[in-house]
Amino acid sequence: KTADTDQLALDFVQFAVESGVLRFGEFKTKAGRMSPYFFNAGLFDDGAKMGRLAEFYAKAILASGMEFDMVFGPAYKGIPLAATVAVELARHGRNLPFAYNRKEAKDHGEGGTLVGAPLKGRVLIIDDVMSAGTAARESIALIQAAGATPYGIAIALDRQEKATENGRDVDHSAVQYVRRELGMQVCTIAKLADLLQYLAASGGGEDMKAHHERVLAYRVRY
Ligand code: OMP
Repeated sequence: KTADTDQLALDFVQFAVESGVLRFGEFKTKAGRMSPYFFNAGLFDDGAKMGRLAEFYAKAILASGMEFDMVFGPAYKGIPLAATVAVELARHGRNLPFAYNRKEAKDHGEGGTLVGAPLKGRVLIIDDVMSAGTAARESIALIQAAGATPYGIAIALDRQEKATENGRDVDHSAVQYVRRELGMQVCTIAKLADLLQYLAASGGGEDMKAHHERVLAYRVRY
C-alpha cells in the first residue's frame, strides 16, 4: 500500500460520509449482525456522485496493477458500478468488455441470465461491499459456471469482518478467504480501518467520538 492509496481511501470515506452513503446508527447486516454503521451504495444517486465513485474505483484498480480481461457487475447494485467503472477504465486507455447478470432468468427474447459481453478470460467482479463474503461467492460460482476465470473482485468498502461458512462465523475475514482460499485478487477503495482513522482524525465533537467507540467495539466483536 502506498501513501497515494492511503489518501485515496481517506478521501473516499469523506466522500461517502458527505454523500450520506456511509451512515451511523443501528443497522442489521445481511449476515444478521447489528452494525453501528452502514454503507448504502444506492445513495450515490446522481450523475456527479456516480462519476466520482467510478473514478475512485478506477484509480484503486489501476494502482493495484491487476491484469484482467473483462469486468462483471453482479445484480443489482453491481450493474451500474461495473458499467461506470468500465467507462472510466476506457477513459484511462483500458477499454474492456463488460457484462452483468439478471436475477430472474428471461424466458423470451435472448433468454438466459447474462447480459453484455460473453464471460471469458480473467473476470474482475465489481461490487459495493464485502462483509461475510456471501455475495462474492455467488458471483464466483456464476463466472465459473460460464467457463470463465474469477480473477478478482473490486469493492468500495471492505468491512473487514469474519467470513461465514454454512451460517457460522469463522476465524478469517471474508477478504482473507477470497485471497488465500480462492487465490483471487481483492482490490478495495477503503476498509474499516480507514473509516476508523477518519473518525479518529475528524476531531468533530461528541457525536464522532461516540461513533468511533461503537465502530471500534463492533470491529472487536466481528
Ligand atoms: P456479504 O454477502 O455478507 O459479504 O455482504 C455484502 C452485501 O451486504 C452487500 O452487497 C450489500 O448488499 C450488503 N451491505 C451493504 O450494502 N452495506 C453494508 O454496510 C453492509 C452490508 C451487509 O449487509 O453486510
